[in-house]
Amino acid sequence: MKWDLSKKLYEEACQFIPGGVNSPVRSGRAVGVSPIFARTAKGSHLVDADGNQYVDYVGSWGPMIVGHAHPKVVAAVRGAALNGTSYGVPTELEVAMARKVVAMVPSLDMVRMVNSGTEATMSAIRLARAYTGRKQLIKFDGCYHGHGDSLLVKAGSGLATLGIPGSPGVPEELAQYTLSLPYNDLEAVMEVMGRVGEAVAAIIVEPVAANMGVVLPKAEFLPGLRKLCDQYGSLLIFDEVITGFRLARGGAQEVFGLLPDLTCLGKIIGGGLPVGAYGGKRDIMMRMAPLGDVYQAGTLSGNPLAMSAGLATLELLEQDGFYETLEEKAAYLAKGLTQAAAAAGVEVALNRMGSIGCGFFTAEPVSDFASALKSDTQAYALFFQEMLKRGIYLAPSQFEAFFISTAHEQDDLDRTVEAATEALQQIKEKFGAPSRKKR
Ligand code: KE4
Repeated sequence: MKWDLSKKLYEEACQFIPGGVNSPVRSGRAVGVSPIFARTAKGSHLVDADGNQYVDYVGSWGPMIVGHAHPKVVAAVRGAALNGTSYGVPTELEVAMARKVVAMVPSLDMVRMVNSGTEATMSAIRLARAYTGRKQLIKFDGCYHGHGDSLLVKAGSGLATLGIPGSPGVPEELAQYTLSLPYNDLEAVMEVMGRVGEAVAAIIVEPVAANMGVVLPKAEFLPGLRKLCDQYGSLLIFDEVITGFRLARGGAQEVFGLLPDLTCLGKIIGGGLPVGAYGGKRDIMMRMAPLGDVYQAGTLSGNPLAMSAGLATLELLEQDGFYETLEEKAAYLAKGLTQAAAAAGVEVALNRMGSIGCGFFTAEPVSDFASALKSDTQAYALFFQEMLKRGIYLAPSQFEAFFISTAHEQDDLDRTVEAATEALQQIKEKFGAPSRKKR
């Protein structure tokens, strides 16, 4: 494969855009490559500026659950655009979106559209603090909830990828109100809530973590958080920006049978256009302006193109067998990757739930950020490079996930397993086996 044009574009991009990218995790720095530049994508395939074709497992970091450029999504956006791209006036499309999301997500009575997952979590935090009259927030190490000031403490995703512990520019006076605890450590949460629970406005959690790589909740973790929030009058916020509509029509809260007080959504809900949303119980949401006194606004919130793309995508999810098909594809791939690692004699901890997953290069189980950080990121970088050369595009970071869509065909999955078999052999030859921590 040649990447001359991507490299040329990257050099030019670096003159005008910090790091050459509009979002750090795209940079490829963590996996030792300059980023490929996309030209087009269709279904499960991405084509870069040099014409190289890949099976795409990033899928825009989650939104592309029905594949790129799905005909129904494209038609919906095209049709909406012919009627105007934004009005700043309420539309029927927003009513239809709100009705559908409330019907699909078990805990929602009301929902407000915003333009990103970050806006959704920022707004939910502000609302929780106003509703409870409290300031303290609890999050979990390695979870990423967007780049809002209160949430960049020990966060995952790009911060974990680039080794940034927190972010300069967040005043200590604000950061002090965010306490980050180990994911899955219910004892630690119980101890803290026992001391300061009366001051805790909210506990925010990714119900299945996907920003430290993929880490599943232990059986008692989420129910334990629900119980503690009830006990101390704090709000439980599920950040379902990734898991929403991904793990089931009703997201993780449907899968686990738990009702958070507030839910944050994004990615799939916009079908690839900029959309986020937050919602919850009516008596909480009624605090939002213009009804209440908690302010949040947005010029393009609920805009017709994003609503059209999102509605077309959500309608596709409602087809019979949608999630069963996703599960079959994901289970097939996970089995193949596990067998490939075993055949190569390379230790890989593969964590998966539904159509999201990731492989950690470590011999130990990964159940929190500390164990995720023990994985061999140099081995992952080599794996990424070897897979890229074989036409498989993975997340350019160990601390992200792979996303499978209904557009991934059997041939894509088989090609991926074949490429992984060869790539893992390269890792064994370079690092020996089992893979040891090299950070
Ligand atoms: P956005 O502001 O990027 O739309 O959403 C923030 C966000 C909130 N909550 C969760 C659980 C998320 O995963 C995200 C964003 N996810 C990352 C990928 N891990 C977005 C990729 C990027 O930053 O470019």
